[in-house]
Amino acid sequence: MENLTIDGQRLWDSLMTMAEIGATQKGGVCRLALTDLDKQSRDLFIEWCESAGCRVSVDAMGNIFARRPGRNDDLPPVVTGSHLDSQPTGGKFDGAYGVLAGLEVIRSLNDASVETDAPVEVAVWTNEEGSRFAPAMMGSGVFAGLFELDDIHATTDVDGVALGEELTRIGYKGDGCGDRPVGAYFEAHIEQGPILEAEEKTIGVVVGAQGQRWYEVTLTGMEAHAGPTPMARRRDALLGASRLVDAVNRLGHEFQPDACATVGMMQVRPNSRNVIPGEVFLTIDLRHPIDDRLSAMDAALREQAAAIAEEAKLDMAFEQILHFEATPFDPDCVDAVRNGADRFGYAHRDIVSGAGHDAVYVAKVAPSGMIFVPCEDGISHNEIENATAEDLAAGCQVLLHAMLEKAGAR
Ligand code: HGY
Ligand code: MN
Ligand code: MN
Repeated sequence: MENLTIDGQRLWDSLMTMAEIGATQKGGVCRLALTDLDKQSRDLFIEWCESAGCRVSVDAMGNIFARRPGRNDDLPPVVTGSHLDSQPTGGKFDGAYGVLAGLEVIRSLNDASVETDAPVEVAVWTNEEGSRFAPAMMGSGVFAGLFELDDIHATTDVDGVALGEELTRIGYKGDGCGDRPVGAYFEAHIEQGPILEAEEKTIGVVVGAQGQRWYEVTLTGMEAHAGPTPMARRRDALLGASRLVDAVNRLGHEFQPDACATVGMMQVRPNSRNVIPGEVFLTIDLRHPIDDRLSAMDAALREQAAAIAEEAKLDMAFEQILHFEATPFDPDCVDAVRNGADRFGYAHRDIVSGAGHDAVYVAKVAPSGMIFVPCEDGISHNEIENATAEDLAAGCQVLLHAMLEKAGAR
């Protein structure tokens, strides 16, 4: 087993082929969850897995599980995977890397005719990004019992299309969700931040992920004519929203080090240049690796948002739609990743994930770990997202050995 290696070229080629699905002008991908393009990527992945001898199943959330049998099929499988859905201006590697690194592990085990003790599975989790349908990480969230299946099926996108109907439409609504054992879970992913590249480390040994809180806010004032309406009489929803955007940014700076605070989405209604905006919908994303600090950010945000609405004479609907606390990964899984990096002499460092990943929810039900590799300039959720074939191969090599450490093999 010591010398078992993956095929880095084959991994790169499969990534480039997958990236053709939803390819964008600037070299990224747009494969929003449960669109036809997401279906195409799922179909291609399943075709590849079946060609590699896997048995494929799909659950009620559209999560895909490609299983390579082990010597003892009664043992809980060692699972890897990630997601194939992307941001609207996403990159080639966010999610797809973890899925195709898992496929490369299976292909490499096949090439070497290795029989593992426990089965090995590659999972594709539905709607990790939370872009078209919010919140994020829905497939792994239902699987881990964090979300109710029916609630999530009823979630709608901005056009009012329900997630459950889209699963049916693309032919990916199976049965049951979460009632399948996982012996251990590993997810390979690009870091999506600048640390590994800056420190010239090949592998990030992910010890955990920071906590997150997502909010949806609707500010309501009064539409009125931009001309005859005196400034003192206005109830301008966009004015309030602008002050809230500034307050969120200040909150992020106030809770340094480590806090992150973002308003990523805003809809202005009626969005007409000579009408005072009557309503604004916006989203807020707060993150911190320390739960008490994230709670303090939450309290400060609520207080400041209420004050801003009152001063601008606006009504406000304020809803938290996602919250998970900082999540430590399983020490044995973290050690397995570190052992893999050491075995191949890859420069590595422990790191906390700034992004949420399906591993955060899977960690609620199974020992889990993650492997990070650098991305160029730390840029992700951007069409220019890039990574080197060498680093991607190194991460996959570590994944293979971490999985074998858990699955056992002869
Ligand atoms: O938002 C995140 O951290 C992930 O991309 N869903
Ligand atoms: Mn991702
Ligand atoms: Mn992402």
